[in-house]
Amino acid sequence: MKHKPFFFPLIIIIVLSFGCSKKSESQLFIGNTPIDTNTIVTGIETPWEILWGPDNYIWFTERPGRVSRLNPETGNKQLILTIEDAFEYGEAGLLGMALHPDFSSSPWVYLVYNYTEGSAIRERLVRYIWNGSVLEQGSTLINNIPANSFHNGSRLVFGPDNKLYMSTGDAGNTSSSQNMNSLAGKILRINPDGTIPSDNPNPASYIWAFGLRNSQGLAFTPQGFLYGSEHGPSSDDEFNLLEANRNYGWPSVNGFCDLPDEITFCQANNVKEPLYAWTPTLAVAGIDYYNHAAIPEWQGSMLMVALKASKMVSLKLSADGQSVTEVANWFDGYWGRLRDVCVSPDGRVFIAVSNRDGRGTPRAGDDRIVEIVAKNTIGVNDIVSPEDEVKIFPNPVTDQARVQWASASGDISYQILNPAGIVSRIGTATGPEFSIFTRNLNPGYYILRVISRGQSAAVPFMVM
Ligand SMILES: [Ca+2]
Ligand SMILES: [Ca+2]
Repeated sequence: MKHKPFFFPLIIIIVLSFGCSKKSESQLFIGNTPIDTNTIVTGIETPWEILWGPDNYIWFTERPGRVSRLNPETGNKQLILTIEDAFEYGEAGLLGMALHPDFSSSPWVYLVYNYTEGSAIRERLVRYIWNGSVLEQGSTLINNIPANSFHNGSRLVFGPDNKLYMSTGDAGNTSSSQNMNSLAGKILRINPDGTIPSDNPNPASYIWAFGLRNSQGLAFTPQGFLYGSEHGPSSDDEFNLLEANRNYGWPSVNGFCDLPDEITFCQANNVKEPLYAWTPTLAVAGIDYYNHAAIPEWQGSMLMVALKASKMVSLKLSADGQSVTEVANWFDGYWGRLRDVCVSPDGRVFIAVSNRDGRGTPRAGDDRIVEIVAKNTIGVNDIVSPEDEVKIFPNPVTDQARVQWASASGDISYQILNPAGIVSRIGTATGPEFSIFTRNLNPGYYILRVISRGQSAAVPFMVM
């Protein structure tokens, strides 16, 4: 039988990914770092913002209007607010969230959501007080921001200057982005009490940066630089270094200033070009900065997740923060559409999966929040036999494979875990050699875990 043309490259991928997997059940490596992926919570609906709170809980919004607190160690979640008038339609609904940086003395939670006024869709910024069990005493800080069923932004993030930064989309009216009388298509800078900071570029306006189309990712680095992801139109998704009073070009400029009309506009308007741009577009969404030794390959990188492209991108920043020196792609298609990412102080990465947002194909258990954690130790539940003890062939598997576990004694139970660490299939066998069936499993990496009389072993394999 002739090999299919793509057969050989897949084998290479397996060797690269699992060549060092002898003492690990890890499904994946980030460079040389073995990692585990775990699902923290399932059955949620279009999680939009996830952030690591000062209480070591993950705080998250769901687009229909819910705010919850999630214990990342147990997966227990607690609903702390439902915004009844949040208007979820298309890309609209409850979006970004930020906690005041001095949360113990100012337990304020900022939220941005869409609502309707007559037949018009609008956006507002609100602030609630955390009383230790729920969010209460909501008050509106900015009302009547232009919005639509699409292109509403909106991320919220506090800067080291204790000001709140908010992205807004062009709301489908592209001319708004260059219109300094409109709050659409901008980065706004806001005092914690909702007033305009006196040191804004225009002390009478919230506008801090402009010429943006639809930014759904904002993050500061410890250096104090603000970065943003930006949805391009049919081309040129962008990663921007955002600066006060700068013009980011939309709608006259897509990505870099590299077409004759763009060059003219950029020179006349002091346009700040992106640090990086993607064509075809990925549908870039949440970003967060990774600076932990747990996954050294990501240290000093902005992590950015993508919806349409269903992957995470790491963007290594130069020492001065002014450029991107390295770009790499991760988890391509493993979970589906990815909406947001946050990093814990101990170097774990959490991702909000968004397959229920109307543009995805939900998988069992969606939507979910998943964890990426460096695997430094092997726990008592992760006893792994030498890798040559469990054999699976052929590998990659198409429909069916034979498994041999030489040292098995007695009945065997087995699990097939998908890349998210979810058990996709279970079965039993009565002897050391048996068959597994992989029909209806999506192509990708899996782990076969076999268990017999308190012993377990695991072997990675691939389904084509
Ligand atoms: Ca731009
Ligand atoms: Ca261009």
